[in-house]
Amino acid sequence: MSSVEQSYQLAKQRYADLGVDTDAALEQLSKIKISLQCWQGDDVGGFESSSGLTDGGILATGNYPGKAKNPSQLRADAEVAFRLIPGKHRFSLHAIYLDNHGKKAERDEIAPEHFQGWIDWAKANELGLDFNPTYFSHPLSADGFMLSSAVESTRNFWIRHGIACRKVAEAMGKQLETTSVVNFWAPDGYKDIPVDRLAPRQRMADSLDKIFAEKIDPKFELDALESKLFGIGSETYVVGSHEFVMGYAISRKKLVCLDAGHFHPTETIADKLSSISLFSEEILLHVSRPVRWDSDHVVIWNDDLRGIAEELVRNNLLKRTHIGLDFFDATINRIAAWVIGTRSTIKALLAALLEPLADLRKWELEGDYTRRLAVLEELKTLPFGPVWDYYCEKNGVPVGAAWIDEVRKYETDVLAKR
Ligand code: RNT
Ligand code: ZN
Repeated sequence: MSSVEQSYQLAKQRYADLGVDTDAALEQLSKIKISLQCWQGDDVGGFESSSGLTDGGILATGNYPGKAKNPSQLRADAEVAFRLIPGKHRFSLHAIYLDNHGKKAERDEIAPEHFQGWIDWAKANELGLDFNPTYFSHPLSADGFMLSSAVESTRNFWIRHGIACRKVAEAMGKQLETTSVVNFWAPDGYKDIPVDRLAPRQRMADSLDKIFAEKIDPKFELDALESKLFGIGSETYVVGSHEFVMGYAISRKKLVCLDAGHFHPTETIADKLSSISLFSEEILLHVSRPVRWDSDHVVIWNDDLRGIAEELVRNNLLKRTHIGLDFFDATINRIAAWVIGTRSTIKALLAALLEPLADLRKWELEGDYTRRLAVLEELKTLPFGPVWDYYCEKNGVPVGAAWIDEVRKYETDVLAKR
């Protein structure tokens, strides 16, 4: 028996003393898929042009060497990350990550063929794919209005983009036999105080209705909408605010996407899940880490992440929630960023699965808040590490910090030569 397994057996007993079955928790954990965001691999640049991220109010800072410059480099980098993360997962693409084979395809012309390379790769690596229309970094996004633009031709262009993206995702879903979730995030908004807050919202709702006019089998494709409080350049007014998105998504039976960085700084998305779950069949998450603002830092296992994982487990929402990551940091090795963020997310889910839930619920109902608080605190020092290490070993990925050496080797052998 390896030392990892020996430690696990002791830890298992400690949890069993509280009535928690660690084997069952690990079994459940192995079924949870995380969708890794392609855009961490190249600072949200994409492969459409060499200009990279130009607008939309989001920002990747840092210039760590070796970023992926084309689809095959990005795939190779992602493969390294996937080898260091326990379990089988998903990859989320943005429209600008197309493979145009040297022939320019406008945003409203993208088609499944531009993503066939990704689909084949996903199939070979047993990954699911998710998708995102790209409503930024384009001449027709430069004035900050797209789906809500007052210019009809601009609106129509972006409507056609949305429709094209749904078709791409449908093809992905069909070929990979797993639903592809399309997340609509549009940064439309005003820097300064608008006079008319209503008309842009009416136009956006109308544009979205046109995009979703065609029914697509939810077995292959699902649509989600992501709200936002503010962005750089849209500090005063964002068309797709929380109320707009909640109202639209629930009335049209679309998914609400909650991004951890898109609310007031003291507001966490964990508390929103139970409410939304009452009115919406499924939910999409953008797990991120806002530091003082929507900064998209690499996700770490902090209280916010714990809170999200606990709500998913405690409310039995894992089957109805698509967990996507959304951070982009160019100050550290980009592959390591994926690994840190994803491993942290899985850790948080495991910790949530290791709670003696039935007892905690019982004490709460009986009004024994003393025991509830005491046990929640004691749980924090149970031997979680050995359970996590065992899960990594069982899944054939490095235990503990050993994965860093693999990233470093790839950095020397591959990234440094780019
Ligand atoms: C931006 C949103 C959005 C993007 C990605 C790249 O504030 O969070 O989800 O991060 O689409
Ligand atoms: Zn997001």
